[in-house]
Amino acid sequence: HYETLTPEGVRLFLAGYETLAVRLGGKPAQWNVREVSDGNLNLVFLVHGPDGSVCVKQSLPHVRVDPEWRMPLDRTAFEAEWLRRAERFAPGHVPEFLLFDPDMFVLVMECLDDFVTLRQALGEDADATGPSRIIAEFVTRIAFSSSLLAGRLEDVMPDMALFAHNTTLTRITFDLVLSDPFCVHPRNHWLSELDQDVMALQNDPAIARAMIRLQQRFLTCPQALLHGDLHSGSVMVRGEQVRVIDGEFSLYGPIGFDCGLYLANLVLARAAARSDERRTHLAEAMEVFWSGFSTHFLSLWQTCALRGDLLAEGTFAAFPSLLHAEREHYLNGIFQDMTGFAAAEIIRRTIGYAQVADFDHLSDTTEKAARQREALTFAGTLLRNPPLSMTEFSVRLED
Ligand code: SR1
Ligand code: MG
Repeated sequence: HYETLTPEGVRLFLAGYETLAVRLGGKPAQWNVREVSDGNLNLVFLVHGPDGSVCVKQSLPHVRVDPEWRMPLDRTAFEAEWLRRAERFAPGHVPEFLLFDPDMFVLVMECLDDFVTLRQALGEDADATGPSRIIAEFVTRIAFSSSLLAGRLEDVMPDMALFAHNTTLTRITFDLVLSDPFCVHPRNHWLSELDQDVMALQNDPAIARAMIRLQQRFLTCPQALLHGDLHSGSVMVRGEQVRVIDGEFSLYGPIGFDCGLYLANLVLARAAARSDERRTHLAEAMEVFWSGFSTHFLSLWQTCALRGDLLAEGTFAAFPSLLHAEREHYLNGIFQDMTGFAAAEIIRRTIGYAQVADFDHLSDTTEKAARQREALTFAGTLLRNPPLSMTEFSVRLED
């Protein structure tokens, strides 16, 4: 039966699992339990013993930062399912899965000692290209391996059905990312300096049309297993090491959604950057990301031993150049989705419910609003007039 964990409760909980107690070592009384919850939804504790450490994450019956917003507990169950698949498809890029307790809705995983979020690292002018290269590979591997490009429908469709039950968090994403910011909604908020910009954005039929289409892509194109919330706070870094965390928003959806969220967070970091050199570096990281993703994706397609039901040589082996062109078309579709979803993420992180800390160092609100306007304007152009290539995207970014 479920009860919300306290630090003392965490100690008792872990003591009840021999493998975890052995990993920590010593006696439970020697374990140091520290609550470090800072996301919007869940409780998180880091536990250190004489021999090792673990991270304990528990769902609350409400949004952590808003107890009035009630919510079922199943999100850590979906995160556990996502983590198991991510370990299999992209080993080394996620924390080690240790345990899921379905009564307490507790997920226990490797503790990422001395890692910081990529958002924090970007704010401290750390390298952005290395993590972007690794995230590109991570997204490619999970997307390709979980999809019908690599798997047979008998293997993939049960997973589509499983993650289709993650309706609570998919609803949050649909509402907060793809709906609320594009209409008058009480969850939206922004600096008053941006009033005219928001009014223009919400009354633009070209933006409404683009969002109507993106909403359909999000809910009706289950191409692959997505992380579902791949912002720079879901990526942990330590030196050159990178780990992706927080897969509770996972779902089957369009691959460009994960790519778009990651790209958008680089755009936001660039808009908030302290120098022109930094802006150039972050723009370079965006190119590294897309070029890494597209190169890996095509090479997996050519070399992967796995062959799925879609776009594989087989039925149409007599038409190799046609198949090649169709694969290019598929990749172009991911690019189109990526830029559209990136725009939605930029907009929601600037005027929606859950905003980003990237701009917090700007104490002057006029300056902060100007930087946010730059990001919003760029997002608007992505939706009104989608770029056809990464080169066009980059040129637009400099305009
Ligand atoms: C109520 S949850 C708000 C946001 O926090 C999460 O990290 C997701 O980004 C979600 O949209
Ligand atoms: Mg999170």
